Amino acid sequence: MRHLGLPSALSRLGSTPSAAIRLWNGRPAPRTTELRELPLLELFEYEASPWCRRVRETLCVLGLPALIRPCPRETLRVEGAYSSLARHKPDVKGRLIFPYLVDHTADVALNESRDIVEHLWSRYGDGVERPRADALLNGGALPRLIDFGLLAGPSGFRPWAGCGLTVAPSSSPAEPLVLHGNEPDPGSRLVREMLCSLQIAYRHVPSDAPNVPHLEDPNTGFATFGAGHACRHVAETYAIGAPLSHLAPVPEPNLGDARRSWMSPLFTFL
Ligand SMILES: N[C@@H](CCC(=O)N[C@@H](CS)C(=O)NCC(=O)O)C(=O)O
Repeated sequence: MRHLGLPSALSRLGSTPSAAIRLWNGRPAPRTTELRELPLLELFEYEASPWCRRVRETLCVLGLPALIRPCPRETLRVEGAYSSLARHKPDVKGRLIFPYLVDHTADVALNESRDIVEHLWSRYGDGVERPRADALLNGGALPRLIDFGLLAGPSGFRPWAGCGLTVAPSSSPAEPLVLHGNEPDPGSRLVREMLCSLQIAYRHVPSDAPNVPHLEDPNTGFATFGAGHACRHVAETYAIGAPLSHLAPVPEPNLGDARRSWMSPLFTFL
């Protein structure tokens, strides 16, 4: 299962600069006012997407658990295309663009990463002292190009298909897995990447404990600390094949969309 990026020393090295470039933002911040109840949040996203990272950082800073439903791409040739391999995309209502947050508690569904961040802070941010790195990186004051560069940087260090970029065939667990971790933790990232490429739904519980990542699989009774064992369990239990290539053809039949993006011309002739 090497193609799915089982953690090696080298792989961990790539995961560390991807956190450093974001100033290690995304550790749960202290809360002086407890939330009356935890909201029911569902996030459709994929690890390699710059805009999804902003939302995941915010959920972690605010200490909000969420059900993550990974929606990796099937090709970089166009945006929004998907085949019957896609497990969660058919449940996205409206625009097929990620991140897509459904807040069942507030009864809203949102697409734009900035709107999602604003919603989460205004509804669940009371009593949370916003970390300076988060205010700088996600507060909306950075020039657009710098903002995008800093968001895309982490994926630049992890450009491989199996790093939560393209989909890899897998079997679907009956129950979501549970991952305790945080956005900048290099080990947590390795586990998220694998869960993402395999489209395994999981409940993410932000945690700054020294022993994260901690993965629990209620389907098998498996529970472990550390990225190595977690990734091995996920790959051995659920992976069926290799991730699709970055340049895979647009799926036919295409059950989704086929929007051209600024990146499309780069891939059209390859
Ligand atoms: N302005 C949007 C941009 C979102 C966006 O462009 N998402 C891309 C991924 S980075 C996407 O979902 N593309 C469709 C696809 O990947 O199939 C935001 O900030 O949320």
